[in-house]
Amino acid sequence: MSAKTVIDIPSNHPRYASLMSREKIVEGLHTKVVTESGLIAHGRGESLDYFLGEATASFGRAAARAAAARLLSSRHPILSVNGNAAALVPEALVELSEVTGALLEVNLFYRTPGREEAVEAALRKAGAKTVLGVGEDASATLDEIQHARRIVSPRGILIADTVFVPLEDGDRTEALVARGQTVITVDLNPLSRTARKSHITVVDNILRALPVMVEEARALKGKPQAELKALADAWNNSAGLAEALRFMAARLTALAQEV
Ligand code: PTJ
Repeated sequence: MSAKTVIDIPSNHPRYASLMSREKIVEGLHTKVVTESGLIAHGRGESLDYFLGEATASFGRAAARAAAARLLSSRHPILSVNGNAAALVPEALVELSEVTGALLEVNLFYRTPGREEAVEAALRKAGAKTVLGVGEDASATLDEIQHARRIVSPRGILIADTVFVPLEDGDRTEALVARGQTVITVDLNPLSRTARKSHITVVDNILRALPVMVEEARALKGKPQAELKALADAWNNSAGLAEALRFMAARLTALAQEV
């Protein structure tokens, strides 16, 4: 299969951003970065982005700031990267890693042959110098998890105090929280298990959320650790999720009056 973009999308197309993100996911499928289920996950996310109005809301920005503060004030933060995240925002992930000092680790639900190397290659192409969780480095296991996400790096997720798990599929978050680790996620679905179990959930499209997190991390970098910790500790995730749901409900109610 070709790894080329399938069609030329004119930049003035009203759905340009959305179509380009689909192209990235489809291209990722061809290069093994994305798994087949990643296509379904992407569609699920896109439908919820309609509810959000395809823009970063104030609660998304506030969560991104708290997340950046938590990463900057952690002892050993790790950015866990799956196929969809690597296909959509490889450069922003590398930038976030550089600004916060959090290392990148490949962690896949569908750890089929060649995929971990493909995700690593996508990150290295985007400028990553160190990528954990690939080949022999993926030599530790988390007993609390039964599926492939249990395979981790002994230098990374195994010993991390904070783990960023964008576009996650469920029970790993609970396991990481049970291990005493702090979990941050990006998820357009405020009702997902990961969104509800994480300590900080950025309800936004990862395409917008990651650049905002980088921006916030740049602004906060260098502030006293006590200030960063206080900012992160002040985040109330349940309240953030409730605000996201109220925002979506109000938006849909207003739209219903226009149709
Ligand atoms: O690459 P792998 O093997 O690790 O597998 C990755 C996928 C994404 C296939 C796997 O983690 C999965 O199946 O995820 P789920 O259960 O579909 O959950 C993904 C969550 O991310 C859902 O709640 C989606 O709404 C959300 N989501 C999807 N696309 C985006 C998103 N959230 C933010 N931005 C997006 N672009």
